[in-house]
Amino acid sequence: MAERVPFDTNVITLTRFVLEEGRRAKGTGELTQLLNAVCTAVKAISSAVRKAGLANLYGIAGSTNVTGDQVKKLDILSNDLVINMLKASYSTCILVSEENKNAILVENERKGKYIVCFDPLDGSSNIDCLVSIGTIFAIYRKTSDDEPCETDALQPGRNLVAAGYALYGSATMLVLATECGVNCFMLDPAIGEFLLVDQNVKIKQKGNIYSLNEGYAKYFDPAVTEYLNKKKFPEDGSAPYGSRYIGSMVADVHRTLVYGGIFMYPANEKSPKGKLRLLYECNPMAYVIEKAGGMATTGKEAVLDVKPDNIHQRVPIVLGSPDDVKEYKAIYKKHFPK
Ligand code: AMP
Ligand code: P6P
Repeated sequence: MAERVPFDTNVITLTRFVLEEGRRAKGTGELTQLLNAVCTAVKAISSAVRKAGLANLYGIAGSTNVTGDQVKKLDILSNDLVINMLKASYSTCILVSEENKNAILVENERKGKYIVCFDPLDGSSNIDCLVSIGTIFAIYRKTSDDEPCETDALQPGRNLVAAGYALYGSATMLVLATECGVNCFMLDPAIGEFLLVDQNVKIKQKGNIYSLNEGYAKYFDPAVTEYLNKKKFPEDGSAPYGSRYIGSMVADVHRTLVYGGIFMYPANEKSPKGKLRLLYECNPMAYVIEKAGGMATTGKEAVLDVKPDNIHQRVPIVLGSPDDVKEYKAIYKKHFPK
């Protein structure tokens, strides 16, 4: 009798999942094609990210990488992968990338109806110390009838059709949010497929972790300072919150989604608009967190309500468990009534 190996012969892959959601939506299949293109790009980036460390290792032994090819910076390689896969999906007309100053207009013969804003490798400055990094994407439908142009990408996050991120951590996970909710897929390198591992994910109502770079405490506005004091020295007899900060947005947001709590990159004296970008960092992450039952605010308004005025615009962001974000908003409103 052959060794019985546990094997699910009916696994839900990301490819199968988006196909089924597409059929349920009675769509033409264009968004399904787009999502599968994102999936392919992420698999290739995951492979490159995991090799990068090894390549550096080989680099130590010699002057060139393993194959002797010109080693592209990982974030440029990631950017090229996303752009090429999206263009080849015949589903996009405008691409906005953190790596490109201007929006990329897809050539006529490959044009589709979607606009994708993305950060191909967020947190890439952390790669040399092997801290988790990620890819973030946000998908809009083109709403105007005229020729595609950069302003078509300046839509509020409320218009998002789908958004998500890939996390290149101890494993590679893709988190996808659509109208139907938030679903998490783990890459199984043995078969090169993303497998559904967490379905219809919901964030905790309230957490016990706060996450921000306290190195800027000198520059924090009074609302942030008061909020943090309440977490560190609670007056209601509750236990103080734990502090976690990885400095890679995808990793910090994913931990917040899974464990609950609050992630903050607020404005401060040095960065009056905050640091994180609205179109391809804050909006997609806010969409994921809201679809998981959480909240995301600039302090003044919901992140998804902000009307962008340029494609690389920065906004302050505080997101996470609804009770935690509401507590912060109340303090913010006290200090900045209007
Ligand atoms: P399509 O005709 O494929 O571009 O889809 C039209 C609309 O149906 C999309 O803009 C979505 O709102 C919805 N839809 C289509 N496919 C999917 C999918 N795979 N997952 C979630 N929503 C989808
Ligand atoms: P700071 C990474 O460089 C990044 O863009 C985000 O991934 C991360 O949340 C943020 O910057 C960290 O910024 O100022 O805390 O180093």
